[in-house]
Amino acid sequence: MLILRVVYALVWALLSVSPKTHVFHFNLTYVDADADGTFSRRMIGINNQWPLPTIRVKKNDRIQIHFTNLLETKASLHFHGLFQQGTNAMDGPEMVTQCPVAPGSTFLYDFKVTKQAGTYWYHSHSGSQYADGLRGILIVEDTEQDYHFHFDEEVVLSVGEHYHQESSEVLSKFMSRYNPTGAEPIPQNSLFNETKNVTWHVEPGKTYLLRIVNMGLFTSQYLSIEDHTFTIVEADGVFVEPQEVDSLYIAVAQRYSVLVKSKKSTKKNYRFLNIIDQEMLDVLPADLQVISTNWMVYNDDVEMPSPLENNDKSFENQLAKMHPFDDFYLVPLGKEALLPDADVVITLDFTMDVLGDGVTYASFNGVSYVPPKVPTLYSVVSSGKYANNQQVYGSNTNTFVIQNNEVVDIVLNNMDPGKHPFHLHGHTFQVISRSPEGMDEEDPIKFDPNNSSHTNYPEYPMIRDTVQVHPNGFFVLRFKADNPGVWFFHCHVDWHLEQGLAITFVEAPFEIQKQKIIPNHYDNCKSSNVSTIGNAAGNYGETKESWLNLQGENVQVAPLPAGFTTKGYVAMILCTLVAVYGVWSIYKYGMEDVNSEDTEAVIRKLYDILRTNGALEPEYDDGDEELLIAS
Ligand SMILES: *[C@@H]1O[C@H](CO)[C@@H](O)[C@H](O)[C@H]1NC(C)=O
Ligand SMILES: *[C@@H]1O[C@H](CO)[C@@H](O)[C@H](O)[C@H]1NC(C)=O
Ligand SMILES: *[C@@H]1O[C@H](CO)[C@@H](O)[C@H](O)[C@H]1NC(C)=O
Ligand SMILES: *[C@@H]1O[C@H](CO)[C@@H](O)[C@H](O)[C@H]1NC(C)=O
Ligand SMILES: [Cu+2]
Repeated sequence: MLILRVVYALVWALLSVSPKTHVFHFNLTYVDADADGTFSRRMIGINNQWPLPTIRVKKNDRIQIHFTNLLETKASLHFHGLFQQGTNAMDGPEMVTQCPVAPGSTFLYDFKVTKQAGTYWYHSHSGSQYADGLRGILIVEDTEQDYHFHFDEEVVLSVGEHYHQESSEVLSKFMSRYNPTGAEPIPQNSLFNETKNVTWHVEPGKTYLLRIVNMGLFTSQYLSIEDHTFTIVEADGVFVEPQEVDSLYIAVAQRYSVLVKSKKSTKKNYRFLNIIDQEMLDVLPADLQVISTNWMVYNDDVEMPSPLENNDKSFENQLAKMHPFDDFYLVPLGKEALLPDADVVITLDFTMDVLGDGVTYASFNGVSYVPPKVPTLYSVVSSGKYANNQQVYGSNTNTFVIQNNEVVDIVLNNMDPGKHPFHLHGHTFQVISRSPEGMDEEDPIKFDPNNSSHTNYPEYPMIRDTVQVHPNGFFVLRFKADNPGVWFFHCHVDWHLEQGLAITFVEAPFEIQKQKIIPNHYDNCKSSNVSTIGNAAGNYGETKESWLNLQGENVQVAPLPAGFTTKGYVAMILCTLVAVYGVWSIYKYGMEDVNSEDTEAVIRKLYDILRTNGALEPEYDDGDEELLIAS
C-alpha cells in the first residue's frame, strides 16, 4: 500500500508540473452590449460573448488558439508582453509578423509561454480595432513556491475607455483635414472591468492580489481606494520589490499586480476610484465623467458612500492627494544589473506634423510608419542572404536591423507636448534614463548623449515592456537582442499608432529564417490577397538589385513643402482659427461639450472662406482626395 501511495504521489507531482496545452476555439462575432450603462452598441465578442474571457495558464504551458474571423472586417490577435521565443510568427501585429485575418478565415496561434509569469493581455493588432472590444486579460501563473509574497485570493481588474461609435468611424474623423490640430478623439466614458459602478465584495482581514490591466487605447488612469493602500509586487510581468503606494498611475497597455489588505471591520464600505488623466485630453467635455466611483464592499447592509462628481470638493481633495509612485524607481526583484554599454544607439526624435493632405501624422526622425506590402517577417524569410540589408524593408517602415546579442539603446526624444506610452514587442527593456515631469511646453528637452555614462544610470533599472514618456521629455531604454524576431516598437495610444508612430526591429534576421512558419499562415495571406514573397514593395528576383528595388512601395503622404508660403500660410490660418474657435467655444459654453459635428461644420466653413478668398482651389472633394491648396 505504501508503495502505491508513493507512486501516486510521484505521478501526481509529475502531472502537476508538466506543461499543459490549452486549446481554444475563438469565433469572433458581434455582440450587442451596453458597457457603460448609457448606450448599446455592437462590440467584438468571442463565441458570442463580451466582455472577453480571461485566459489563464501556467508557466511553460502551450496555448493554441483557432482564431476564426466571423466579422465584416479583418482582424488579428497579439499577446501583449509575451516573448514568443522561437515563434515570432505568432506575435500578431498585422503586416509586421502576419497578414490580416480576412473575414471567414481561421488563423492558428500556437506558442509556449516560457520563462515568463505575471499579468498580460491579448488584443487585436489591426489598427484601433481593440477599441471595439477585442481585448482580454491573460494570466500566466507562477508555480506557488516562486511567489515572494503571500496572498489569500486573486482578483483580476481591467480599466479602459469606451467610445460609443465604432473605431473605424472615430478614426476617420480623427485622421481628417477637418481635425487640423490632430486632437485625439475623446471617449464617452472610462470603464472599470469593462463596465461601471462596480461593487467589489471582499472579506475582512484578507490579502488580495489584484491584477490590474489598462486595456484602453488612449488615456492613462489613476486608481485609488479610500483608506487603503496598494503594495506593488509586479509590473508588466516583472516581479518587483514590494512598494506600498496610496494610488496607482497606469498608462494604456501597462499592468500592475498589487496587494490589497482588507480591514478587520465590516462596518464601512469604501470608494474605489478610477480617474482619467485629463491632461491627456485636448478638450474636456462637461458630460465626461473624469472621476468614476466603484466600491470595495465589506457589508451589503451598510450604505455605500456616494459617487464623487467632477466638481466635487472631495474630488479636488482626492486629486490633490494623487502623487503616484514614479515607476522609474521600481526595482526588479531579480536585481538584474544595468546591461553593459550599448553596441547600437537608435535615436528617435518624435514630432507631430500636418502633411500635404491637411492631416496630422506622427513621425520619428521625419518618417511616419506606413505598413509594407509584404509583412516584414515574410520579407525576412523570403529574402535569403539579403535579409541583413535594411533597404529590403522599405524606406517608410522605420526598420532597424540589429544583430544577435547586441545591446541596444533606444533614445526617444518627445518633441510633442503629449504623454505617450511606448511598447516594445518580444522583449522587456531596462528604463535607464527618463526626463523629469513638468518640462517647458515650448522647449523640449533632448537626451544629452554626453551624459550617457554608467554612473548616470540606476544600478538596477526598472524593467518592463511599456513605459510612458513625459511631455517634451525623453527616455532611454536598453535591451539585449537575445530573441530573434521582427518586433514592433510603437506608441500604445492607438490613435498615434494609426498616425504612424512606430518602428520595426529586425533582430538577427538569419536566426529568424530558421524559425518555421506554418502553412495555415500562408493560406491566410491568400484569402486576404497579401503577398508573402518580396521586399517591402513586393519586389524580388535573382539579383541583389531586384531585392533592393523599392519601386511601388507604400509611402507616407508628402509633406507641406518647406518655404511654400501660401500653403504654410493656409495651414497656419487654419490652425489659428481652430485654436481661436476652441478658446471661444470654451469661453462661450464653459465646460460644455464641443460637439465634434459642430467643430467639423465650423472647419468646413473656414475652408469655404479660404476658398472664396482664393486661398484654395474652387473645388475639392470631400472624400479621400488630397486637399488642394492653390500656390
Ligand atoms: C452607472 O451609474 C450611472 C449613474 O447612476 C448610470 O447612468 C449608469 O447607467 C450606470 N452604469 C452601469 C453600467 O451600471
Ligand atoms: C472583474 O471581472 C472578473 C471577471 O468577471 C471578476 O472575476 C473580477 O472579480 C472582477 N474584478 C473586480 C475588482 O470586481
Ligand atoms: C556633446 O559634446 C560635444 C563635444 O564636446 C559637443 O560638441 C556637443 O555639443 C555636446 N552635446 C550636447 C547635447 O551637449
Ligand atoms: C481578394 O481578391 C479577390 C479577387 O479579386 C476578391 O474576390 C476578394 O474579395 C479579395 N479579398 C480581400 C480580403 O480583399
Ligand atoms: Cu502616443
